[in-house]
Amino acid sequence: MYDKSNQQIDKLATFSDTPAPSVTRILYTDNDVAARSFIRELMESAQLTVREDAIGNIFGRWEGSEPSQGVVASGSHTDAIPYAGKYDGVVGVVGAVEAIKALRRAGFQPKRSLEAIMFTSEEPTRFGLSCIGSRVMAGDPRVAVSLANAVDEDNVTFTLAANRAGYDEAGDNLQSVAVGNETYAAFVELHIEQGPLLEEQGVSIGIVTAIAGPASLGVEFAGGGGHAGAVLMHLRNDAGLAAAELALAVERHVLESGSQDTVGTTGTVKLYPGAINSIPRNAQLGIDIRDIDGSRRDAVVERVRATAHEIAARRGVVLQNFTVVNQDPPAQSTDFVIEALKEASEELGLGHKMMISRAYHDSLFMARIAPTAMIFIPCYRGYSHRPDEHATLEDMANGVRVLALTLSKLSSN
Ligand code: HGY
Ligand code: MN
Ligand code: MN
Ligand code: MN
Repeated sequence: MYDKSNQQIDKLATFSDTPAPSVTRILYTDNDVAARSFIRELMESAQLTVREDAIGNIFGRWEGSEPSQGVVASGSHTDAIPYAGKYDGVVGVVGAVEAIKALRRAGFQPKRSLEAIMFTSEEPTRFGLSCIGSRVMAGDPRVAVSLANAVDEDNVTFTLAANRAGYDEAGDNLQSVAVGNETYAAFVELHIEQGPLLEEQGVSIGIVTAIAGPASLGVEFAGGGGHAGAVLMHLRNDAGLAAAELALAVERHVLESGSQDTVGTTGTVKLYPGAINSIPRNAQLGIDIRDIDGSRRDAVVERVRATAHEIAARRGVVLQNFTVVNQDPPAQSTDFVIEALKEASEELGLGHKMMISRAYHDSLFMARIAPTAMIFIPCYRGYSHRPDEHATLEDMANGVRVLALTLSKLSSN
């Protein structure tokens, strides 16, 4: 059975814009659309009733004997950042379908309907906004405005990209995607740890008690630019150096927080015109700051903002833009879901430990509308967002078994 999951993961990995072993699968691109049909077929072959919402969240439901009760769901994402691996998110989508198939094979009959979910995108790659599918489902107050103004680097709008992928109502029917607090009775996401602890400690299952809150910043400096040879140093206002200083300041302010739970990354820096013999006259930075403690993270964001202004003034460049794209609160898992995961791990004789997630996931938003928790399985040296990301068949099988048993517990009462 699990060998088949591996085949499914390998097949999904072929829907990629970059050569194996890397996987690049960006929201609403051809390979993303191909992966969507594969997931729909997987759900249909598991005899699930499949539906998609206006922006492409895909739901496969097994109706329970009491269908009016809150649904118990499990799922994750299949989109992948450039040159990533093939397990991030995918394990949680394929695993949710596998877990439901295993329950059906075992003759289980759920009271509450069970649902496998593929969220339309979790990575921020194309439009700079993470967890679009679960964020809209959770009714995030700012998401409609963010998406209405979202364009990718080819200036294609979110709505047009969605329409081209077959989601005609993405532009004017966003509100139909939001689900209230009563829809789901519980949500569980299976995911690789994307960290080294489980493998290092030889523990099979991680039970996630909290998810760190991410903040994303877009910053732009503008300077005079000019000829790299002709303009003397004291006459320059170099936007590239302002950006370099700010990237180092992000690191400094994060380290000043005094907690290892505060992390910060300047993941993208774009210099214009990008010629070796031209002084950068424009620099754009993408900054990611996270912490399990939301107010500690927000204090770092404000320090970075103040330093950006100070650098601009001192270097005679213009701080053209300082945008907080998202500043999401951390999420706490719900006790009864954690308990169910603990019981299932014990009944299966699998070593398990409580832990936080430093990566964000769709569970960060599902926790706003449903009692939520996550299952982590080990991954090779904790590697993720890299082509050598890897999870063993045994670890994935353990994750699916814990998921199946937990879903049976949660959908029986
Ligand atoms: O960045 C994250 O935490 C997620 O894996 N996209
Ligand atoms: Mn990821
Ligand atoms: Mn993920
Ligand atoms: Mn994630």
